Amino acid sequence: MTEIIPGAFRYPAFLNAAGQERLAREIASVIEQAPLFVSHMPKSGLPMSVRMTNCGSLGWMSDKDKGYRYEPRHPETGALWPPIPQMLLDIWEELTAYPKPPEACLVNVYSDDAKMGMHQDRDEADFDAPILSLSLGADCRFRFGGRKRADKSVAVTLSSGDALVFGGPARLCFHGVDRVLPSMLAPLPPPLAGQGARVNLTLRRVT
Ligand code: MD3
Ligand code: FE
Repeated sequence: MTEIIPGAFRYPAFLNAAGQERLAREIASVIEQAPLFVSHMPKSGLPMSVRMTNCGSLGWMSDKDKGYRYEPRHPETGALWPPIPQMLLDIWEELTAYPKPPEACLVNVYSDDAKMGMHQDRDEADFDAPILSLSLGADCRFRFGGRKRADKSVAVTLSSGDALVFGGPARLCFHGVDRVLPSMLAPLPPPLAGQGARVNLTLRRVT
């Protein structure tokens, strides 16, 4: 484990190949129950390049009129989000030691040309809880800055199986995905192959 900046901990290859395959099966099952959808930017209505879905009692989404928010139901099927797989609840306990379980697990699916602009995660009522992120599939160039957009940033390569925990002073730092890196190897484990090049899971407390 290494501390990228104060409060941001990186666990390279936290999941081995078998763990990544198990996680890929869990995520494929979530996607079967809650199909991937596209969120849109508030006001402009421009589509995001990442496709997403959620599991947990609340799921993150965005559209033109109501903007960034958490909702208990899928925007297209109207169904409640499926539960967070036990495997992920166990990883949350192990890596965050936070006394309450995560309420939201956002599943972001990147195609090889998808990216995510620099932003802060501030749609949650609770900033005390850390955020846990897990990556699967192709490497990406992840950028991590300070509390102000203009603060200088560092780039880190995230690889399949890596876990990150952002708490304390890192919780409100700007971050984004510059780009997915080209990969020669099979990008996503079997049940997810064909869905995209990279999957990122973000587990959060919301309320
Ligand atoms: C640092 N996702 O969904 S995960 C997001 O790879 C998001 O899909 C990216 O940023 C992705 O909001 C990055 C790493 C991450 C997630 C949340 C953070 C880093 C963070 C919150 C605070 C600081
Ligand atoms: Fe974020």
